[in-house]
Amino acid sequence: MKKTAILSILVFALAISTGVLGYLYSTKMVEEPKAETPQLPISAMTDKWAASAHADSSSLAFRDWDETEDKNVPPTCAKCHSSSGLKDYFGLDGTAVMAVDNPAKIGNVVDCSACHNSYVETAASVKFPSGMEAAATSDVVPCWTCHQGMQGGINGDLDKKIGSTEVDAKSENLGFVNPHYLAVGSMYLGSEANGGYQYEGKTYAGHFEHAEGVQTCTECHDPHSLHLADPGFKKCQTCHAEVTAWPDQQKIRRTKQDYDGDGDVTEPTYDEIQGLTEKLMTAIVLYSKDISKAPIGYTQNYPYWFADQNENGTQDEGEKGYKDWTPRMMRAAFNYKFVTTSAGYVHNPVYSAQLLIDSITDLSGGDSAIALEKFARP
Ligand code: HEC
Ligand code: HEC
Ligand code: HEC
Ligand code: HEC
Ligand code: HEC
Ligand SMILES: [Ca+2]
Ligand SMILES: [Ca+2]
Ligand SMILES: [Ca+2]
Repeated sequence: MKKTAILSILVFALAISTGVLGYLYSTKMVEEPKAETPQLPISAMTDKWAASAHADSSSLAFRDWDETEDKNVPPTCAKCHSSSGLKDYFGLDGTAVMAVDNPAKIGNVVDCSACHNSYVETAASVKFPSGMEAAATSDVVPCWTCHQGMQGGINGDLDKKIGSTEVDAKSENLGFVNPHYLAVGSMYLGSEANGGYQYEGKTYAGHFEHAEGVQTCTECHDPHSLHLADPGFKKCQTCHAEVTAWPDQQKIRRTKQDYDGDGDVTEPTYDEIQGLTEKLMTAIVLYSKDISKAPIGYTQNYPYWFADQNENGTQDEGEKGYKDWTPRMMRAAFNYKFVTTSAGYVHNPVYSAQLLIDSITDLSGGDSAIALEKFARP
C-alpha cells in the first residue's frame, strides 16, 4: 500500500511539474515573437566568456611562465598566450604589425579586446606559419591567428633541420619539431595553409567544404562560450540524424571510403581517422626499433616523444626525450601530433586522412616490415 501511495504522489507531482513546465514553455513560445525587452547582450556575452577556457587564468596555457626569471610571456609566445601580445602582433599598441615586439604580462587571458578591436574589424586575411596567407572574414581572423600552430610542415623548421640528411639516417642536428597545440585553423584550411607535413609529389585537400551554416569557426563555436553555437548538437542533427546528444558528432559518417583499410565501411569517420592514427603510431614505433635501433614512445605532454627503453609504451622514470631521429620519423611525428591535437576528423577529415596515410606509406619506404594495408586515400 505504502509503495503505491508514494508512487501515485510521484506520478501526481510529475504531472504537475510537466504541466507547469509545459505551460511555461508554451507561453514562452507564444510570447517570443513579440518579446521586445532587449536582452543584455554584453552581460550575457561576459558570463559565457567568463566560464570559457579563454578566461581560465589558472590554465597552464596562461601560467607556463610563472617560474621564469622576468615573469613575462616572451614575444615568441605572447601572440597566442595573452591579449596584449595579440594586440602587439596586430600593431594596435603602435609597434610593428605582424610582429610581437614586447613581452606580455603573465595571466593576461584571451579577453574581449583580443577579438573586438579595430584591426580585426578591417582585416581581410591571416598569415600562417608556412608563410601562406589566406583570405578571412573578420569574425575568424582572431581564431585563425591563434589557432594556427607554430610551424608549417613545409617551409618551416622541419625541412631546415633535415637539410640534406638522408631520409633514414640519424644525425645529431635532428629532433622533434612541434606543430604546437590546437592548430585548428591550419587543419581546417588544409593545403591552403600548409599546416601539415605534405609529402612531395602528392596533392592535398584545401579547406573543408562542409555545408551551409557550418563552414566557419563561429558558425559552429559560440565565440564566447566556445561550446557548439546555438542550438548546439541540434544544429548538426538537421543533416546528421545520428546526432542525438554530445558527443554524437563522433558517430557521423559520410564518406564511402575505407580510409584506415580495416574493411569496415560503416564505422564513423572519427573511427576511420582514429584507426589511421593508431596505425601510424604502430608504424613509428616499429620503424624506431628496426631502423633507428632505439624504441620510441609518445606522451601527450612534454617531451611528447621519449626513449621507451623497456618498450612498455609509457614513460617511466629515467626515460628521456627521444634522440635517435631520422628525417622520415620527424615528418611522421609532426603529422601525428598535428592531426591528433586539432580534432582533425571534424575540422578537415580528408586532409587528416591524407597526411596520416602518406606518413605511414613514407615510413614503410624505409622499413619493409611496416604493413601497408588497403588504405583508401581520399
Ligand atoms: C600560434 C599561437 C601560439 C603560439 C605562438 C604559442 N602557443 Fe602555446 N598554445 C597555443 C594554443 C592555441 C594552445 C592551446 C592549449 C590547450 O590545449 O589548452 C597552447 C598551449 C600551450 C601550453 C599548454 C599545454 C597544455 O598541456 O595545456 C603551453 C605550455 C604552451 N602553449 C607553451 C607555449 C610556449 C612556451 C610558446 C612560445 C615558445 C607558445 N606556447 C607559443 C597557441 C600558441
Ligand atoms: C575569441 C573571440 C571573442 C572574444 C574573446 C569575445 N568576443 Fe564578443 N564576439 C566575437 C564574435 C566573433 C562575435 C560575433 C558573433 C556572431 O557573429 O555570431 C561577437 C559578438 C559580440 C557581441 C554581440 C555584438 C552584436 O553585434 O550582436 C557582444 C555584445 C560581444 N561580443 C561582447 C563581448 C564581450 C563583453 C567580451 C568579453 C567578456 C567578448 N565579446 C569576448 C568574438 C569574441
Ligand atoms: C589570443 C589567442 C586566441 C584567440 C584570439 C582565440 N583563441 Fe581559442 N584558445 C586560445 C588558447 C591559449 C586556448 C587554451 C586555453 C586554456 O587552456 O584555458 C584556447 C582554447 C580554445 C578552445 C578549447 C576550449 C576547451 O574547452 O578546451 C576552443 C574551442 C577555442 N579556443 C576556439 C576559439 C575560437 C572559435 C576563436 C575565435 C572566435 C578563438 N578560439 C580565438 C587562444 C586563442
Ligand atoms: C562543423 C563544425 C565546426 C567547425 C566549422 C569548427 N569546429 Fe572546432 N570543433 C567542432 C567540434 C564538434 C569539436 C569537438 C570535437 C570532439 O571533441 O570530438 C570541436 C573542437 C574544437 C577545439 C578543441 C579541440 C580539442 O581537441 O580539444 C578547438 C580549439 C576548435 N574546435 C577550434 C575551432 C576553430 C579555430 C575553428 C575554425 C578554424 C573551428 N573549430 C571550426 C566543430 C567545429
Ligand atoms: C546543412 C547540412 C549539414 C549540417 C547542419 C551539418 N553537416 Fe556535417 N556534413 C554535411 C555534409 C553534406 C557532409 C559531407 C561533406 C563532404 O564530404 O563533402 C558532412 C560531413 C561531416 C563530417 C565528415 C564526415 C565524413 O565522412 O567525411 C563531419 C565530422 C561532420 N559533417 C560533422 C558535423 C557537425 C559536428 C555538425 C554540427 C556542428 C554538422 N556536421 C552539421 C552536412 C551538414
Ligand atoms: Ca607589434
Ligand atoms: Ca574503416
Ligand atoms: Ca617505458
